[in-house]
Amino acid sequence: MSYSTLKTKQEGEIAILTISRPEALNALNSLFFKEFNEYLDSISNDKAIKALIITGDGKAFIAGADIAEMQNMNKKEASAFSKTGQNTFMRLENMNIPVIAAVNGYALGGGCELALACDFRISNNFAKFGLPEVSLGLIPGYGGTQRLARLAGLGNTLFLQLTGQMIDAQEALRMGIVQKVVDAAELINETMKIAQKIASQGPNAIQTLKKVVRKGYQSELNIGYDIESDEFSGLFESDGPEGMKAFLEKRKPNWK
Ligand code: DAK
Repeated sequence: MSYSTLKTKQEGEIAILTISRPEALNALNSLFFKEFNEYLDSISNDKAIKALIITGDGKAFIAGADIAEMQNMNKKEASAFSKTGQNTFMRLENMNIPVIAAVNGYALGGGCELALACDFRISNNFAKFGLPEVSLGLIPGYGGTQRLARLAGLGNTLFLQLTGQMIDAQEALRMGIVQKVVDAAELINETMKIAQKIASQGPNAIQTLKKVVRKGYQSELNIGYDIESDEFSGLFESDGPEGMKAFLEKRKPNWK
């Protein structure tokens, strides 16, 4: 399928999605949301894909929601635009496969929020992060007020969102927003290596792990332990036997 706002690629078991509206620094408009959902539909049932990398075309990852499109919205339209974004990012967060943001430049506003909805973020050393919505008289509308606080804590979230100030990749690393910073030329290679490492593990274990961590994080600790225990034992009827047998036989597992 071909898209106007996305470039798609698959290398082995890894899907790479490039958000591509470089003339507007990849700002997120309604067409993007439509195409992005179609793309997620297309890969959701593809068992051959073990991880998804999302990056941006040109000097930006994503410079935010499309301000030109948003400026004429009334309250009702803004609410629908916000809901579409929230639902899309929730769907992204809950994908079965791990999703990695390879942040290649500006990740601002809705772009930062998209990166926050990924499982983790690798960034190049030029990337800039920020939630400057207050400078437009808005607040983040795609879950950023909630996700950032859970990821980076209340102080960092309020500092970034009340000032609207941009931070560089090293500062984002210090706050825990980014998990690794690499040279710009190595961003996709390094992110691919991480994705391939994930793809080499037990596929059911990977999906289960993502589900357990995310579900448990939204639950009380005791419930989280129960979820972990249930799902752990379930793996004894899927990847576990082959993984343990392969270890004892000193060979690579042959995952089904
Ligand atoms: N939207 C639309 N166009 C954008 C854009 C954006 N977010 N960011 C950049 N562009 C466009 C510029 O207008 C320019 O277009 P032309 O003038 O060439 O036609 C082109 O991209 C190149 O940008 P610049 O010329 O500005 O490039 P510079 O390198 O000089 O500056 C910059 C780069 C990233 C510092 C600057 O472009 C910038 O400040 N951009 C805006 C960043 C920003 O404020 N992002 C937050 C957007 S607000 C909600 C739902 C969602 C949201 C909020 C509420 N609800 C409904 C409640 C989300 C809000 C946002 O994300």
